[in-house]
Amino acid sequence: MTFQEKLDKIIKKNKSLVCVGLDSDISKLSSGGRDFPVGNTTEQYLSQLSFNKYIIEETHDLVCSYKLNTAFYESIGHEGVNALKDTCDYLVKKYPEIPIIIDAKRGDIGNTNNGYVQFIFNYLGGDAVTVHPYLGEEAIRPFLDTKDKGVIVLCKTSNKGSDEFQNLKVDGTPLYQIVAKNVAKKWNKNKNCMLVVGATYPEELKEVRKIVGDMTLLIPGIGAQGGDLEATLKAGLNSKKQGVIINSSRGIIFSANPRNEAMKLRNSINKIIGE
Ligand code: OMP
Repeated sequence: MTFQEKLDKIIKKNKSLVCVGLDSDISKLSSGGRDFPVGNTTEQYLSQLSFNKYIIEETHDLVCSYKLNTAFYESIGHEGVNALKDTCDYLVKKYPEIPIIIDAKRGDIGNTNNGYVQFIFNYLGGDAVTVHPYLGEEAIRPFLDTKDKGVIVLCKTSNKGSDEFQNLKVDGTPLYQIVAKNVAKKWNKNKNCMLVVGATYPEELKEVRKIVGDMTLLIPGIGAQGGDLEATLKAGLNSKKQGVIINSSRGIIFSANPRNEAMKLRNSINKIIGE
């Protein structure tokens, strides 16, 4: 089954376009006196794995995917990498129907990318990965050739300074639009490409949607970064009123009630779409 097929299935089952970001920053995992249910017991100080299990148990029926940003795991060395792997194993075993997005923002020369493909898809068991477009299609081929996996290319990122390069005009066209065009028209031979566009840039999102047709877009920036949900959906939905994966990480996982926050976001999206 391809990433897109897996995604379509779970969107239907959970009636959700919400991707919960398991950005389990170790410095924030102390529970502050609150007990977290983990299996049959409760814990007050959580490891990344037990925190992730807690979030997954609270939200698995409300999401279309989980996104794990590798930075939060790599930052603490082998323990973190083990927690990343163990979280993926937990999802694969317990909720195999939920796609795992590994947010690694990789992209190197082709030969080196083979190593990333091995780690992200084969070792971790990820269903999709985020990559940089800067080295061009030829370099990204090892990812693109893994036909059943999603390759999510950074197009217009959510950060304040993303215009420095991404909005530079090349023969009159902003670079992010050229990325969108090349990915949609040239890179997508295996129909496994997607793009990242930040919710903080609804105008650019609208332009990207015009260029790429119904392609799925990963949209971070809702929640902690303050993106406007309604403007985002208005600009980003495709002709089938789908085609977006709405990510929120800190806004859900570090809230007082992650289940409520995930449900609120899911329901707000569905209300705007008219489900
Ligand atoms: P919150 O701001 O906590 O919801 O987290 C957003 C997540 O999306 C983080 O893992 C970011 O690294 C990631 N992200 C962005 O915030 N902006 C982007 O333009 C791209 C990404 C991403 O590729 O997911």
